[in-house]
Amino acid sequence: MAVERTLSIIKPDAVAKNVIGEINARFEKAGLNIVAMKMVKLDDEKAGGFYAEHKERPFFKDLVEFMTSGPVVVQVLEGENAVMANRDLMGATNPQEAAAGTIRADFANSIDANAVHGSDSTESAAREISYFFADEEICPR
Ligand code: IDP
Repeated sequence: MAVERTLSIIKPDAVAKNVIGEINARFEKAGLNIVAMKMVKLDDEKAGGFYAEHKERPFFKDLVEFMTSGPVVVQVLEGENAVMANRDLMGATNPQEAAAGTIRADFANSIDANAVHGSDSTESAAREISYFFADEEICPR
């Protein structure tokens, strides 16, 4: 398996619940290294640009409103098969459908406020990582 990088965002609901550390512990226990991390308050332009693929969806406005409602933690995770490993840790988009023991099953409130984002492919990961981080902000082990 290849070593990959993926973009993770701990969303405003999870930051407000004070579970940044618990979520990071899950990444670390699964063998994913946090190689970049910052806390930021997104504005409409930055959040809307990040979710541009959903621009025409009915939930887009609420999504941007939610993502700008408080600080988020943006991070790059690195490890074997990191994209899918993180998706497995996260669980399904809708927490009611998320498998027991996943981050969304344990910490998410709803499909809107669902605790975490994770890239869905290596292509998305490359785009999303460069959307938030300059190369020199990433610190491989
Ligand atoms: P993902 O975050 O599991 O990759 P996507 O389909 O890429 O899911 O959707 C991005 C985000 O948009 C979701 O995490 C969720 O916050 C929001 N979202 C997706 N579908 C819906 C919906 O049907 N209603 C409300 N929000 C949604």
